[in-house]
Parts: sequence; C-alpha cells; structure tokens
Amino acid sequence: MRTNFQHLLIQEDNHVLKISMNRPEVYNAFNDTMLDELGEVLETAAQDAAVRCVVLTGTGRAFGSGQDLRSFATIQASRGDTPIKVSEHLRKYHRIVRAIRTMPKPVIAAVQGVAAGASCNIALACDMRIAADNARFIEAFARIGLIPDAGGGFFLPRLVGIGKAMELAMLADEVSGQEAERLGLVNRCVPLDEFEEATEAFAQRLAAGPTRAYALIKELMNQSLESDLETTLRFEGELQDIAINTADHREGVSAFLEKRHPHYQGN
Ligand code: LHQ
Repeated sequence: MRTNFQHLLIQEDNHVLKISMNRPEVYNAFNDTMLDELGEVLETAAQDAAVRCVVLTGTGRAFGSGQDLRSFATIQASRGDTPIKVSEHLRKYHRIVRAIRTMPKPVIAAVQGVAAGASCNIALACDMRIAADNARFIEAFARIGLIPDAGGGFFLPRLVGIGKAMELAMLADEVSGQEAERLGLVNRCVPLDEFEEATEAFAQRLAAGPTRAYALIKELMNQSLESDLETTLRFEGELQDIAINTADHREGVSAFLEKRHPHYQGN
C-alpha cells in the first residue's frame, strides 16, 4: 500500500490501518489532493486482506472542517458570472462515501475537536464513531447557505431521526461529544486524555473479530436501510448461508465448546 501521501498520514499496526487527514493549519479542510488521496487509500484498503479495520481521524485540533472554502472560492472567482456546477466536484466526496460503505471491514471515525461540513458527514458515513469530549460536530452548511452533502442527507436523519436532523441541518449549531453520544450520533464519547488509547482498543478489538461476518453485517445493514421486512428476512438467509461456511464460524463454535477464546483469522 502506498503511504507517501501529501495530506494523509498512514499507519498500519496489527491489521488496523489508521488514516490521519493532515492539513492542521486549516483544521484538515478538504482540498482536491486530499479528497483524491483519501478516495485512493480507502479503495486500496478495501482490497487489502491484511487490513481488518480502518480508523479515519485528523491531526491537530480537528477531525476536519469540510470543504476548503479558500480553495473553492478561487475556483468560484475564476468562473465569473457563469453558474457553477458543484455536483461534478462532489463526486470526489461520493467516491469516499461509497468506499467506506462498501468496504468489507469496519471503518471507525475517531473524532477529536472540530468535525464540520463535509468532514462531519464523512464521519457519519463511517460504520461507527468514537469521539473525544472536546469534539464539536457542526453541520455547517446552512451557515453559508448550503445544504448537507457528502452523504449527510442520507446518514444524518437515519442516525438521529428526522426532527433532530432538521434542527442540526437548519440551525447548524455545534454538538459536543457528550451530546453527540446522547443523540446516537456517536457510539461513545471519552475524555480527551483517554481518546487515543480508547480508539486503539476499539479498533484492535474489531480487527481481531470475524472480519468476513463483519462484511456481511455491513451488507445486511446497508440493505435494511432501504428495504422491507420480507426482503430483509430473505437477505438474512442468503448472507447467513455464507457466514455459516466460514472458517471463523467453525472456530467460534469450537472455541465455545472448548470453553476458550476464539482466534479469528478473518475468513
Ligand atoms: C478553514 C476552514 C475551511 C478553509 C477552518 N476552509 N480554512 C462542498 C462543495 C463545494 C463547496 C462548498 O462546500 C462543500 C461541502 C462543505 O463542506 S460546506 C462546509 C464547509 N465548512 C465550513 O463552512 C466550516 C468553516 N469553518 C468554520 O466555520 C470554523 O473554522 C469552525 C467553526 C469549523 C472552527 O472555528 P474556530 O474554532 O473558531 O477556528 P477558526 O475558524 O479560527 O479555524 C482555524 C483555522 O482553520 C483558520 O485559519 P487561520 O489562518 O485564520 O488561523 C480557518 O480559516 C481555517 N479553516 N475551516 N473549511
């Protein structure tokens, strides 16, 4: 896997791939290079069997501040009075959201400090979120007359319900780490001085789990978000047919019967 990125730091340890967005001087705002690099590394990680859990985080005092407004203003200015079609540019975000959702392994967002705009929504697209108690989630879009993008229109109402999603999107107020935990926006919020250790423990636990079953769980949950009971029951059967034939399932049952901890290989 390529590790020499301009705006990403990459660490691989014990089957956990940690991707740190690294433009701390702008709170890790997305420019084109960082968007492309993140898309690339996520797609590579999806294919790499040695990676069994991915952690997405930010350096400095933020997870990320969304689109780099300075670099986008330059593009806007160069167009003069011609209307801009931002949907082309948003494809770079869609590549990232798709890579996260289809990745056959867990992806955790580890959020400390600011997570605003598209960065907030990339965190919401991850499978789970761990936050430090200094986290500041901001659906910042309406502050500048925009609407949630980068998947926020899909994940936000599904995570917090339609009423709260409307409030967060329209008022664009900050949500603290503790409040995010209460709302179900994050899975857990921990004190900042325990954040790194807690994130690592969370990721290592997932990386030691039955990775193939996790991939099937993702498929099931993704499908369930857009489906009815009958279709979901049928799909559960199809996926369980796969899970029951995995080496990890056999190991799990053997470990249970032998009263020991299972050692999952991820297949
Ligand atoms: C930034 C940014 C930033 C550049 C902080 N850009 N420099 C998609 C497609 C096309 C167009 C538009 O958008 C999108 C999707 C989106 O993501 S829209 C939403 C874009 N993001 C925002 O609107 C958030 C903008 N940032 C803020 O409102 C504040 O910075 C927050 C509330 C995040 C943090 O406030 P503070 O804690 O007071 O920090 P700060 O404002 O002092 O920021 C620290 C530095 O980071 C500062 O630089 P400086 O040189 O002055 O120290 C900021 O200019 C820079 N920065 N966000 N998105």
